[in-house]
Amino acid sequence: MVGTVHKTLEVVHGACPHDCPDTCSMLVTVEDGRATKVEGNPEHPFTQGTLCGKVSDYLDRVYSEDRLLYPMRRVGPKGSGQFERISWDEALTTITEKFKATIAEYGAEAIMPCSYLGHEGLLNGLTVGDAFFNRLGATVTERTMCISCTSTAYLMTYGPTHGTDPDTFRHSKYIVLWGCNALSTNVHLWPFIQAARKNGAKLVSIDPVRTRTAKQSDWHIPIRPGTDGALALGMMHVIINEGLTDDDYIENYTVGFEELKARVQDYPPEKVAEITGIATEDIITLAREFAATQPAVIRIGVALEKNAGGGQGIRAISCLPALVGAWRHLGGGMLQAPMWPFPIRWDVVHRPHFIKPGTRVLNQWQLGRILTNEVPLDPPVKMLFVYNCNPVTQAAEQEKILTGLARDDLFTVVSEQFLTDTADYADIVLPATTQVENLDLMFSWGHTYVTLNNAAIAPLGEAVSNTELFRRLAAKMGFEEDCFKLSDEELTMEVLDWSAPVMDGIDMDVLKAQGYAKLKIEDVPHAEGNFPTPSGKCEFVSGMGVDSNFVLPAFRQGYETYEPGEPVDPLPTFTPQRESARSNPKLAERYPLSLMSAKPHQFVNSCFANLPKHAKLQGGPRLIIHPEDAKARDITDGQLVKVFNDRGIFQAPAMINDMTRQGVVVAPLGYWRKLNPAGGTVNAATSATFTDMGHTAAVGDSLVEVAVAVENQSPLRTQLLSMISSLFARVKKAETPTKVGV
Ligand SMILES: Nc1nc2c(c(=O)[nH]1)N[C@H]1C(S)=C(S)[C@@H](COP(=O)(O)OP(=O)(O)OC[C@H]3O[C@@H](n4cnc5c(=O)[nH]c(N)nc54)[C@H](O)[C@@H]3O)O[C@H]1N2
Ligand SMILES: Nc1nc2c(c(=O)[nH]1)N[C@H]1C(S)=C(S)[C@@H](COP(=O)(O)OP(=O)(O)OC[C@H]3O[C@@H](n4cnc5c(=O)[nH]c(N)nc54)[C@H](O)[C@@H]3O)O[C@H]1N2
Ligand code: SF4
Ligand SMILES: [Mo]
Repeated sequence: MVGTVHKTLEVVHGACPHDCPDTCSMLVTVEDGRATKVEGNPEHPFTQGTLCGKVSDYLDRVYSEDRLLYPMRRVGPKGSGQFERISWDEALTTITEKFKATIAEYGAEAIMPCSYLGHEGLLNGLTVGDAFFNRLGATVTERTMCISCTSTAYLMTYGPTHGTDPDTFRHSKYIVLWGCNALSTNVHLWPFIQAARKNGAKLVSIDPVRTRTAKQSDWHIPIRPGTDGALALGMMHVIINEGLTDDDYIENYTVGFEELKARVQDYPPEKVAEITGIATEDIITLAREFAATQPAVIRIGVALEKNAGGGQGIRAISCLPALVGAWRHLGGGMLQAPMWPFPIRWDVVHRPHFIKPGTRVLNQWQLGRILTNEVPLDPPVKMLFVYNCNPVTQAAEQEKILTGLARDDLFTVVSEQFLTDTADYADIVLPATTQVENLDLMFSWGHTYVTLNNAAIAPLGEAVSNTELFRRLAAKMGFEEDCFKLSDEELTMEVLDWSAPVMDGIDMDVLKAQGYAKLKIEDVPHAEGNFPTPSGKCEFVSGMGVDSNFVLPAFRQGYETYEPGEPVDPLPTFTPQRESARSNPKLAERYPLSLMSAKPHQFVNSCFANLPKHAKLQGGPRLIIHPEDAKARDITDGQLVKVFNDRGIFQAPAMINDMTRQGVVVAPLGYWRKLNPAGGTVNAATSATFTDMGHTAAVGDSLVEVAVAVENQSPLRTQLLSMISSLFARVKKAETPTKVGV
């Protein structure tokens, strides 16, 4: 049973499934069983009738001739992408026999699931399959690919609150997009920002890169990457020492002000200017304006967390709104990920009672280290089951992942919609449905609406939803528990606590009628404190007792205990990047450039990178490099360069542009390795070592060197590469979105 197929309906309520804060409410037109149009729902207050440029062509994805529609088995060498069609029965038999043999020989922990948020639904998303793998006794996979570090830092300050509702941004007078490229990554927030600007609000963008968002802002502050904590501490130095604080708010609704006041004395603006690369006067102006212009709000993006000191940086930033009493006002405060009020019953999907105490937990960011047995594992991972993710392009230390996936003694299953770089290494490939083919219920990490996604059409070929995949596997394994037999309709009723106060007035009938419903939450939740922290106040000194291995329960996939790490300073502080001239001058001598990997405008992570229209609009892979850095290396515009460090190498044409800072190079994320004839992608050079909080990999904290790549090129290769370069140059001239770079 997959989902209800509404053959009689012409327009079906759906929801975009992608890993994006906007979670758009979608209208799908169906004619004779075929989806013919997708549109943004005009009734939905956040979607406002538009889908982004990635998903407005969603049907290209659904009906792509490259869709995987049948189970397949590998017939060529691993990585070659050569497969032949088999039946579902053969696929399930092969996989379950392999499960049993692996368990008999090595124990169940030799099996590792690997999945993330390729689908964001409560049924088919983050946690689907957990019950199955927990029942199997498999290794528990910790999934901290995104916002785990940011969320930890934010919760240390404010607890699990939705914070400033994006719907209220129109009332703000001072909006700071801090490491957030909203015009690409959170585009439905933009009309709210514009409405505020019409009323006189100022928009500030703090970003090392002059992105399209930065260009559209009133003030772009091009900070040195990984130094945001210093900037926030410097701003607090000004605000506190100039008496710009809201003393009444501080006294009644915060804890730890005296300690914070002492701490910020270490960060006078002159010193912060030297760390961040921002002029002293600008730091002072920013601090004064932020304090004086209420309601002020900070929208924090996700990239900051990918630095060694990312968590502490976000901690420092999150103290700012409380210090100036921004929370008193409609439209003031801070927006991180307003997902906390959704009453999700994670237990229903994790079924943590199946996890045997002591079962090992491995983190997916470190897949390369795991598969190459870098830290000897007992038992080593012998079976990998991948779904909802594409680790070859998205996880760090790519070359180790490839080495691991190529192991003859590793059996890999990949459930996918397309033959990705990861799927190429599978022993068995299983076809997955797209969102128009399955039922789901969506939460959001960018707004506060629940959204229903009805199945609009029947599954194509023999594709199945993730829920159906695990029902089939469980049946084949002979798992008798009721949880493995729940239909999708039953799951929709179980995964949410429909009786929670925030669900007041929301039931399935409402969702079926309008497709979405807003949670009942407060517009100005913290005018009088009321933060869900241990003290009930904003905690400048955090009482959460975080250590370096602490992972929030929401990111824990049901496991309870973990090995404590180093204590984390309960007061915000500044920790420099791990790889920088300041912290590691020896490394910086060999690899002087800081590498960033911004989200691509036209893809969602690696989704859509294989579709012709999207690929054309995005333009080919590129390395954005500052004119001075290019000059010092004799690099000309469009020339192929290699980008490398001790971890690996990738190649792309150079795009010489002062939109990036000197010393910082940018390679947009999401391109597929096999579609980049120049070789590799940005994650070849990134590190899987964790940051200071939440087991996030410090992929934004990587030093590299860049050089012209000309040696040992075959004529065919040279021809191909020059074609890419010229396409790239054409796209640049054509005034398409790529002209701004990422
Ligand atoms: N078009 C598009 N939209 C997406 C996605 C996508 O791939 N494409 N992915 C989705 C996902 S999974 C996520 S997590 C979100 C992410 O959404 P964002 O956080 O907005 O996206 P990023 O590009 O990761 O980072 C935002 C900006 O931070 C800057 N930045 C990088 N390092 C630093 C730093 O140290 N300090 C400061 N101040 N800025 C820094 C980058 O230059 C970039 O412009 O987007 C979601 N939406
Ligand atoms: N260097 C660097 N690395 C990064 C980041 C960065 O900024 N820099 N960002 C990180 C972040 S924020 C994130 S969120 C991660 C994202 O990492 P991933 O989640 O691995 O990214 P995606 O490319 O979205 O891969 C999702 C895959 O799931 C597949 N899929 C979609 N729907 C379904 C379905 O219903 N069933 C099945 N079986 N498969 C489906 C898609 O086809 C796609 O191939 O990447 C992280 N990696
Ligand atoms: S990717 Fe984001 S902005 Fe685009 S349609 Fe989906 S939810 Fe909306
Ligand atoms: Mo993400």
